[in-house]
Amino acid sequence: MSKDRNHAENWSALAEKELKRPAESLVWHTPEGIDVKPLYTADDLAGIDHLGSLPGFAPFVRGPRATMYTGRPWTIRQYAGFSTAEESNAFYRKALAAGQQGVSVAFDLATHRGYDSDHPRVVGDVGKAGVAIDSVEDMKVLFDGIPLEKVSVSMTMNGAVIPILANFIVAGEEQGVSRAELSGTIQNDILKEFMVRNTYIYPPEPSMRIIADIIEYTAREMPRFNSLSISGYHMQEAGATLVQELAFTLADGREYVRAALGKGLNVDDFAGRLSFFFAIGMNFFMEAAKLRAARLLWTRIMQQFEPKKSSSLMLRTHCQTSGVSLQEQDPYNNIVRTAFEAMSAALGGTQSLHTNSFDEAIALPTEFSARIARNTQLILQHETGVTKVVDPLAGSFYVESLTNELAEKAWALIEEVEALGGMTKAVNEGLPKRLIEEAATRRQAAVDKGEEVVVGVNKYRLENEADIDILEIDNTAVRAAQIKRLEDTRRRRDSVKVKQALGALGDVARSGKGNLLEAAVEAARARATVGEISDAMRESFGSHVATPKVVRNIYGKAYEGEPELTILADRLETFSRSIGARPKIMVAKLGQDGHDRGAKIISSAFGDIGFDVLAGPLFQTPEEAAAMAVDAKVHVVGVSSLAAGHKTLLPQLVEALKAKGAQDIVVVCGGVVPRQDYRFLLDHGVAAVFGPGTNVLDAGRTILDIMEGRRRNT
Ligand code: MLC
Ligand code: 5AD
Repeated sequence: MSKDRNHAENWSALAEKELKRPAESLVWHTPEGIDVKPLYTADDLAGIDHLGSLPGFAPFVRGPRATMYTGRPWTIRQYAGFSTAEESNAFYRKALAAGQQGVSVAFDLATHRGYDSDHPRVVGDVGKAGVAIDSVEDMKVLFDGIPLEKVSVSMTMNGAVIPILANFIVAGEEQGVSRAELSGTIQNDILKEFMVRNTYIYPPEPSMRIIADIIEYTAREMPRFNSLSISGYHMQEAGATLVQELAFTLADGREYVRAALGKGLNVDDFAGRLSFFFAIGMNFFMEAAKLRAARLLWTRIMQQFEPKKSSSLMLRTHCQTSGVSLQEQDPYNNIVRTAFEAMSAALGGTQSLHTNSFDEAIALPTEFSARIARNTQLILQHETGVTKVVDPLAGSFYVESLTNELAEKAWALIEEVEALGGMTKAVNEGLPKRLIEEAATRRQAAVDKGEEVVVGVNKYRLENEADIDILEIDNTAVRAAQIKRLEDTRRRRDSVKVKQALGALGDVARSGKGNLLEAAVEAARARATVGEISDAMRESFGSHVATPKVVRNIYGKAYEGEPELTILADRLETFSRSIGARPKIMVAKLGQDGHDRGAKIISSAFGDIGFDVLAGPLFQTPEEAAAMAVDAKVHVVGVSSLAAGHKTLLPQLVEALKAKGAQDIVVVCGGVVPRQDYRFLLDHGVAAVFGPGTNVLDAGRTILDIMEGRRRNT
């Protein structure tokens, strides 16, 4: 070792000579609080005790299976869903024929939040961000011709998880596949919904009961089915650091285990069917190390419950390449980004993977972009040799050291959550959400300042961007088709049976006795709809309503003393004096779109710049948003739209404001809006559109220009 140390000292001296500054200046301070050194050596491995472990054995750092991809590669499981069940079914079938190995269903936001397609609150959402499912009839169409005893199906569902899983079970049954034969995964992870994803329906307590009931039912009836996909993905998408993602996800997992044990289950009867889901972003080695650390820590957590089976200690995971890392500008760069991320997921040892399409920041995938995304994985599996050796990064001084450091940092945060009384409590108190939002705002400032380079966005930007073909969904036609099938279903079913089944479900919900999923399966079989089943539980569970909170002094602090922000703040100050008030902006979220990272960052940063900010609640109708804007006497409403509802909801907002005589309130829109739609929005009374990758200070300047009357309809 001392010889090594001498070597290290020699290296530092040589490095300093090359650099003409100290080697320490090369240290990369990551958002995780990890100081990545320019060089790792054998010295960095001292004291790391997982190094001798083998794949297939606890703590599974090197992978859950002994042979990993050498025996069976990860599952190529592309998340998809749009429009009607017919269209999504055709898409799945083609994808399976072209090399995809598992199905993964994306539901529309109306379904996520337990509304039937004919509900007035979901006019802009039906069939948009996923497929619309109202009853077993839709579910049967969705899987028509897909053998459910062979193909495993993942369903990303958390809010309306009871009716959706019930519909799936009945659809299988009517396809001739018993529930015991069904293989797949239901996301069923509500805690992160309260934190970041926002497709909750009920308050935390009954939501946790739903999860425990599902674990109980699947453990008993569906041995091939994974009852949970405990997800950090959305945390990273919302801006979490990798340490936060690791810690909060595993802490969520521990909370679900406790909920299931609380039902009197034996840990070995369900733990082997818990699964995980992580994002893989651009920090190549750290992401691979993160998966290795996740397995290590999960074993540590599960050992506390003293299981007998080794599989109860094993973390198996799906991964998805990062959506936020992809850009609207120069979108073909996204193919490259995704390929690196996919390689990192494979090196980390994922069991299943979704690779994003290059049009991610613009719209849902087209057949073309979906093909490239799928082929990225096929090429990785068949052409790169990455499947030929188990855990090829093992023994790397850097990666082993990172694995250890991530694990230590995440463990400290897990312990902090534990000290607060566990994740449900921490979520209720808002700690994880606040930490994630602070990290997100800090990151935005780093990108806006150019400290973090994003190729084609804040550096090497193209002069002219060509439009690309995008998938457009005729939301009105989808809604009409859904309403027709709903009406048919309601007409044909035995309404007495439906009423009885819903009544029985309501009793199970109210009394706390019996299993919610078991009762819902009866209701689904009788053709009760997703909305009706959700409402039967809503009656006794109530609805969850979140109060938006905005973090402050993160963006402003990052720009402290910098002229860019000071000049804008001064301009704002002068304008405020001229109108006798600080310009007030309401940041609004319309429809069922719960992606609020952008809205939160804008609210936070605009507050720091000097705007008077009103953070609107989630899920407003355009009329509700207009009423709130008028009451609060705002000057500007900024709508953040990420779920493709903009062409329906923005014109409605403009009209609603006009109807209240408030046409002087400026409406602007930001988020995932294709350039092709800008003209449409401008023609419908929107004063400016801020696409993905907009610099926050630029947006602030433009809004001020508009208020000063210097600019209109840009
Ligand atoms: C695997 N197997 C092997 C093996 N490797 N057998 C022998 N040798 C090897 N080397 C076996 C496994 O034991 C298993 O059988 C079977 O092969 C399948 O392997 P798996 O590793 O379990 O893969 P898979 O079935 O794909 O399951 C992966 C999973 C699961 C456990 C992570 O939960 C899953 O598929 N998750 C997907 C989640 C998802 O797609 N989510 C989308 C979210 S999108 P057996 O018999 O043991 O089962 C989203 C976006 C949004 O959330 O916000 O809308
Ligand atoms: N089809 C395909 N991918 C989707 N995503 C979300 N909805 C769909 C869909 N309907 C992906 C995007 C997004 C992440 C949450 O999931 O990559 O960033």
